[in-house]
Amino acid sequence: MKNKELSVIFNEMADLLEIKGEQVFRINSYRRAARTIKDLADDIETVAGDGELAKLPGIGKSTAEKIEEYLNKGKISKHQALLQSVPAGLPALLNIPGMGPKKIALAWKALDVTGVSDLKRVIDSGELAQLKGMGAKSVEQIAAGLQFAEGVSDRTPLGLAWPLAEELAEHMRKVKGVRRVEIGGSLRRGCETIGDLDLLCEAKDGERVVQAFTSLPHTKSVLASGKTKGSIMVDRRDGAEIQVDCRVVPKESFGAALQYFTGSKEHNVRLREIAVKKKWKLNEWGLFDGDTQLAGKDEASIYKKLGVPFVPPEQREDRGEFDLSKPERLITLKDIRGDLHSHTTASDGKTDAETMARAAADLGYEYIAITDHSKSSAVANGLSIDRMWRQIEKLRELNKRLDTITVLVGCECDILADGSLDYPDKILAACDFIVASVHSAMRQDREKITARVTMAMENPHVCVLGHPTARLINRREPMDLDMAAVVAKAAETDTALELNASWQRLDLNDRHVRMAVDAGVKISINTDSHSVAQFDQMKLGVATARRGWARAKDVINTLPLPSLRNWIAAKRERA
Ligand code: DGT
Ligand code: CA
Ligand code: CA
Ligand code: ZN
Repeated sequence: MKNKELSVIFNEMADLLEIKGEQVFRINSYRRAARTIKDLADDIETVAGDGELAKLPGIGKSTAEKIEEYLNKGKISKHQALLQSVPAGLPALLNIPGMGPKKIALAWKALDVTGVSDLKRVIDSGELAQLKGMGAKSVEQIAAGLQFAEGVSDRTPLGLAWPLAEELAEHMRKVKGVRRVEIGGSLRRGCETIGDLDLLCEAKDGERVVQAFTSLPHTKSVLASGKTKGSIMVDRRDGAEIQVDCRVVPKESFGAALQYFTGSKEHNVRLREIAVKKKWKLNEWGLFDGDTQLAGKDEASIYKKLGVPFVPPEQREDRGEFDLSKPERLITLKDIRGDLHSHTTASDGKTDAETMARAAADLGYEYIAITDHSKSSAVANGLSIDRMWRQIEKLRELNKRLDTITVLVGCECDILADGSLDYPDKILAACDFIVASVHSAMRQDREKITARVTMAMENPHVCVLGHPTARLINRREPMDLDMAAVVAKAAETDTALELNASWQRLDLNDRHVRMAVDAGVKISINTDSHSVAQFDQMKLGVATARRGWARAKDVINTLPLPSLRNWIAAKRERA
């Protein structure tokens, strides 16, 4: 689907027009087109093929022509012309959090800022802060944004890397002579971002398998191709590229190689020390006493022989896993009995509540909370108070029709800038399940934002604090939240903290989960799905939870429905 690319281009055209100070109606028309394309459920190419482009809302004749042009030629001449019409370094400024088109225009016209280095210069000299319409606070934000943008690596978010890795592994499984393929590295450990992918193949003839690997249809370029190892670059779904390493090992060393190449390096260093103390040697070929192989055919044999409880990949970070006297059973996907944060067409979801609920039932869930946005989330089509009352009624009706799953009537209620909630208690009390989240004024200082969030948690109807830090992986910094205070408030008020499993969020992150678990605070792993396909993200959340050492009992949506209802009621009754 080219929907996403096209929507990005139309947005960029709007930004460029805005930087140039052109007429508002033209800017808005591109923005509307971008939005329509982004929200489109169908493939834009299919719509174009059916000659139906001009029927889409906000898409006129000339916009339709531009879409056709892109589909035929891979670019839009108007877009190219716009890019040419401004200094070459300007468009890059759009990627810096805090720098919108208006501020770019201002800095460009008043201070001749035409790129990132100019921007740094005028921040350091104080000139930028002196501009009318800028101010010290926004310059501070831009400076932080600049730092963030530079720190954003080309690491790939887990949610993009995972399906790609599985697809490549599947291809390699079909190669003749390959008996087993596993994915190792940071992906197997469930890290939130991935540097490169590491595949491990069991086979005898390494060279032939490496050749099959480097000639995969995904290969953009070959970095290395040897007797037992190959490296290639492949396309990511979002257009960027990612490196993939493939190693071929014999059967007797497969477990040792899998252990070694799963890492982390820090974990491996510790494990090797344990071997050395026993006067043994541990490497990617096995565990050895002199020339005798003691273990290595499978991973577990290595840990067993070394007298260490088996460590699941997500725990292999040298964060205390060697101090465990016996392994704890971490949460698994199978433990999940429902999803407690989802959106429908009532607000900004793509699917109606019934379809969402039936799809959740097909996953084997016992319950799903439908939690559309509250009234202040205007961009997300949040429900007015009237609409919310009708939504509650509609969902209760829906529940009567469903016998395979229970819909928990809910909402995702905005936590307003002053810490109050976006709906009156009467509405919240009429719901079964409330997620409360921050969607605005995210730049408040640490004290203010922490007070705001903890105040919302005091409300007896708030079950879960949604995506607590509001970070977006590689795209938006977390809010400056005092997480220790939030965890303490969660413990005090019996509020769960969300581990939002959406691939762009993974919020709480692994370290925050660990803090919560250590404090006995409950987690709720939710996908925040806006369509049926997004339910699949639960596995990203579970991987992150495992990295935070969460067990099933730490997670509220592993509870059977009656116990979950009791848990919700307990907080309400205490108040
Ligand atoms: P990434 O790719 O940056 O997301 O992180 P990893 O952990 O996948 O790192 P990568 O791909 O460089 O290497 C895969 C694993 O191989 C790593 O987790 C541990 C092992 N490994 C790589 N280099 C070394 C090393 O110098 N010493 C040890 N002990 N292990 C290593
Ligand atoms: Ca890697
Ligand atoms: Ca690697
Ligand atoms: Zn949401």
